[in-house]
Amino acid sequence: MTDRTHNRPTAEWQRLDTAHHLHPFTDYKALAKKGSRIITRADGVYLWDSEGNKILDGMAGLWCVNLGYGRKELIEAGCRQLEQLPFYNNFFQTTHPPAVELSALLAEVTPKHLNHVFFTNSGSEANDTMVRMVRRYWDLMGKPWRHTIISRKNAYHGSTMAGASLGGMAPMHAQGGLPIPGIEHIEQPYWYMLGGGLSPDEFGRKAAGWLEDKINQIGPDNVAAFIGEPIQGAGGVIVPPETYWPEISRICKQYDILLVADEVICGFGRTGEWFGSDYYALEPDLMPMAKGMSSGYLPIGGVMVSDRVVDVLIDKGGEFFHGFTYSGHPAAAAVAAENIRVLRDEGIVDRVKKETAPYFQKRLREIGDHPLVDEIRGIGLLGGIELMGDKSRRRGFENDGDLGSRCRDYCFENGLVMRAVLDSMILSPPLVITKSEIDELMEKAGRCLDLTARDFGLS
Ligand code: PXG
Repeated sequence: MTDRTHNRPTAEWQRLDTAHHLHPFTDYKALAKKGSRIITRADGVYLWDSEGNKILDGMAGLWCVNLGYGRKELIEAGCRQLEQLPFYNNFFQTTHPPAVELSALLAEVTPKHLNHVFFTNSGSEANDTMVRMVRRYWDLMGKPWRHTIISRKNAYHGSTMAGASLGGMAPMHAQGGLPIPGIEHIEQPYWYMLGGGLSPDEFGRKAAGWLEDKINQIGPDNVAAFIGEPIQGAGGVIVPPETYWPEISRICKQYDILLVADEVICGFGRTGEWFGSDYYALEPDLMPMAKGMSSGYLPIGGVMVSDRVVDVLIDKGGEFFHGFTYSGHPAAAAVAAENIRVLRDEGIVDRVKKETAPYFQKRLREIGDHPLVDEIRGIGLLGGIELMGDKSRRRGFENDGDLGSRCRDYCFENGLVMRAVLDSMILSPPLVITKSEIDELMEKAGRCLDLTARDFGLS
């Protein structure tokens, strides 16, 4: 019989897990040897595992639990909706109050030219939806050959066929014959790895120029859209130089190419603005989003669509043959709407901007003095710590990761979740983190850097 109290010894969870559960992005043989860590409960910015260890969650789950764990308003909104109407769909000319309310709230908090949303259940589905919608737009505009979408290497846009194709992760492309046709990649604006002797500003202009080169290579009239995360998350919190986005915006406008800002990580307050697009003053034509939309309490995502694109979809008419059973699921929509109300009514985004993000960034930069650290990156409550034993090797670390994985393991042992992307350590804590919790986070991070440096003879 199912154990509804979730009360089993760790070893038993691990045995069942190995026997029956295929985890995402996991080497199954390696995990079977080690056994999973079992997270059993959470509150605020803390997690507890099945051994009773308390862990500070420096990643907000997976960049998503923006309001922190245990918010009663969200839990109650979900429960109320499950009682009243646990499911109905948005197909066949029907809808329900939570989907409508959430649509209106999203139109309120997103940039002003974005007034319509297409609901999905995840960021990957949002990006698949975006690809179909962008191509449909150009079909309706009488230019079906305008088909190619340009993305960037080391981008992450999800794990579905289109999401993984848009992403620029070579190991993902190597599995399953990706990318799908009509997707091209340019280099990323990663000054630390690719900037050479250029200043960040010079490099930002050069990196944007790679888009123009690619457009001319494909032929401007064949390019449908350009997609980018305002700040690359899973790629290692890569903050582009200040000159990058203005130049990208200019190029998209000049060649009449749709601009897609993937806000799955940057959205809903992460940068101290509501969206990364607000931070960089971007005017995206489409904006895929997910994660922080419901603070991860229930799965929901969507694509915000600009008036320019919506007008064509409506005016030129015809059915858009696309949708998911759970597009705008009532309980997920009710939780997301409550999440947005709490973010708005408690002024949480503003508090991130004025108080916690400046403090987090200041404390993060103090870690920059550590002998193991070469570069600190970050905006809002996003942080990246580039580890390096020898600063002269700035360009050569792409395939390493030993320092990063050792440091990540020390973090877990010492009660902190910090993610490693090769040799970059990544932070993205809940937006409700307090200054004293930031102090605790940084002290733990510093201790784990010390332990890692000692192991590699770098202290
Ligand atoms: N776009 C971006 C920018 C993302 O970061 C997705 C789309 C896909 O969302 P879904 O909901 O389909 O996962 C993401 C997801 C990591 C990690 O290890 C990052 C993501 C997902 C899983 C792991 O950093 N980002």
